[in-house]
Amino acid sequence: MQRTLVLLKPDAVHRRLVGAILQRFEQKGLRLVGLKLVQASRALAEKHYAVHRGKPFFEDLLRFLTSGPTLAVCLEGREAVAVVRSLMGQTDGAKSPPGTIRGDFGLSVQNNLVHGSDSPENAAQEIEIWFKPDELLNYQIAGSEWVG
Ligand code: D4T
Repeated sequence: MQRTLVLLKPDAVHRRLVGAILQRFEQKGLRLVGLKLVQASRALAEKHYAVHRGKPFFEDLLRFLTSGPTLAVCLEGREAVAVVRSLMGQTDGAKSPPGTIRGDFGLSVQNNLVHGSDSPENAAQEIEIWFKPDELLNYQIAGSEWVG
C-alpha cells in the first residue's frame, strides 16, 4: 500500500475548506495515517520546497507557507501518490478542470490550497519532514475490502 504526503496550505485553513478537501480524499478511498496542524517555520518550509530554491517565486512561496497554519496529512491507499495528484488538479487553479480541488476552489497559482507528493520517493522524504514515526498510525480499516 502506498503512502503520500498532502498539505492543506494556509489558504485552505483560512478559507475553512479543510473539511471539504479532506472529504474528497476520504471518499475516494484513501485512509488517514497521520494528521497534524502545524505552524511551519522558515526552516521547515525551506526543507519542504528545497527543490524550488533559486526560483523567482521561492521567497514568496516560503512567506505563504509560513503565513498561517498548515494541515499536514499522510494518506495511504492504492496508487496514493497519483490518485492525490489527479484529485488536486493542475498547479494553476485557473487552468485546473472542474471536479478537481484546485479547479473547484481556486484561481491562484501560489495560493493553490493543497500540496501532494509527486513521486513515491519524494513522498517518503516529505512524510519524514512533516511527521515523526510515532505520529503515523497502522490500523486496519473496517470494510477496506470493498475499496481497494
Ligand atoms: P505543490 O508542490 O505545492 O504540490 O504544487 P505543484 O506540484 O502543483 O507545483 P510546483 O511543484 O511546480 O510548485 C510548487 C508551489 O509553488 C507555487 N508556484 C509555482 C508559484 O507560486 N509560482 C509559480 O510560478 C509556480 C510554478 C505553487 C506551488
